[in-house]
Amino acid sequence: MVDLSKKPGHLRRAPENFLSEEQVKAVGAGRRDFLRKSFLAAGAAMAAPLVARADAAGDPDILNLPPWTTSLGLPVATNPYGQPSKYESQLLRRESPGLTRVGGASVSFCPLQGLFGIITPSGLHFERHHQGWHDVDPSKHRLMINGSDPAFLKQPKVYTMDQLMRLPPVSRIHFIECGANTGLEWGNVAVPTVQYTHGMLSCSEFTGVPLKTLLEDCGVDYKKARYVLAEGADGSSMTRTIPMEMVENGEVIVAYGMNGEMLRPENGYPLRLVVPGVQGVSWVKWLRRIEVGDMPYATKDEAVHYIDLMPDGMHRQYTSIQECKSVITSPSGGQQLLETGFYNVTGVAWSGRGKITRVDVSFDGGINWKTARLEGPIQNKALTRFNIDWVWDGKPAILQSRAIDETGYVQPSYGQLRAVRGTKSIYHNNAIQSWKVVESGEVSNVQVL
Ligand SMILES: Nc1nc2c(c(=O)[nH]1)N[C@H]1C(S)=C(S)[C@@H](COP(=O)(O)O)O[C@H]1N2
Ligand SMILES: [Mo]
Repeated sequence: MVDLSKKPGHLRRAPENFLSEEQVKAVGAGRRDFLRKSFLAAGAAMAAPLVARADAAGDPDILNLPPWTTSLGLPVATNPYGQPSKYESQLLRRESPGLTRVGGASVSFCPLQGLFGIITPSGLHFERHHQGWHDVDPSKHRLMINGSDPAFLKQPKVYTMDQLMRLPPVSRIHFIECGANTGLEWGNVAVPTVQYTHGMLSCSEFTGVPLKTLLEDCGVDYKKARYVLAEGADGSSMTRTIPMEMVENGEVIVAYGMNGEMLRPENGYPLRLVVPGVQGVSWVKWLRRIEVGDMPYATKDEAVHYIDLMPDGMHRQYTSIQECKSVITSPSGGQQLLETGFYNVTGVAWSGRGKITRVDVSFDGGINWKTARLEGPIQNKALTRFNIDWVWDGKPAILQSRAIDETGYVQPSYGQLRAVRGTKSIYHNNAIQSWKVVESGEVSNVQVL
């Protein structure tokens, strides 16, 4: 039971940390005002013992009718493709000022600190391009399916988009996380906000045809063809090997839909591979070819990239599954608690091996843990939202979340992760994130071993 009798605390939800001083002040003031008003409204409606209710009587914003109550609204056709409110214009994908763009190679991070629930709005889905993006003409786009040996597949085929979209589709909610997400944290804690520490992460409902349906349509021989190579149509020659077991169980989707509409161009329009639980790089965008073979292909994107340098100097390869991980998205780095009192602490958890079964939260840097509320539905290989009540007493605190998945795997601390993996990796960092709150209420990124 949520105890609403506690005085509500107020949060400055700075959308990111690289705004000018004035912008930060403006956003802070706006949000403070907004939050104050919503608490007043809630108090009036529910007659709950909210402290804020006492001021409500004289609040001009409830006494005076605003223009939107006393004038005509805009007609429907003003905004034929809907846009967010102008008051939300700071919530954007952002490129990290600390990362250099090399040619078309770029990344933009998802603003996790401002999102609710588990679905990432399509316009805020993170982007990672090895060689820029294209708005591909769907009438010219083709998908070829072939075998590296004629014995692996009876009938190679080339599909048009129309042909693919006539086949029986599935729709499933899955997260996608770049293997390099949280990569900078291996070395330091210089990354200020959750947008940059964890924002190469998104979750959508994807619609498309199971790859299994297409391979069987081409007469695949599962006994001989044990691997699949996926190839993109962009200039990066993106190619990744996927083990056939992942295809045979029906999970891999040749997707054209995202959140109920066609994919956005940045995310692979008109066709991308969805490989649930596997790092983002295997989710080949602008998918143009699938080849089946009898061994891993060892392409540039898997032999040299997305591998981990282990403490013994050996490279760890083909570790594509994103292990169980979680992060508190609010309060998080760059935000500020403006007062003591009640706060809802919220975040997301996910695992490449299945469903999330539990998330524990600590407010004292991992000494004591409390189990958070998981908000349903809890889906396979999808983000899971968690919430937990917290009353901030004004003293320093360290907020952490630790997720557990259905295999029983527990998200490791930095100490546990580094004991196995050392410090030379760039990829596959799933350690527990810590946000430190100081007396002024400022929240920052710290590492706790
Ligand atoms: N064809 C192609 N597919 C690609 C890429 C690319 O550059 N080209 N980037 C990959 C990487 S590294 C990631 S993390 C995801 C990012 O998907 P998104 O841009 O939709 O978030 O796409 C993958 N698929
Ligand atoms: Mo990636």
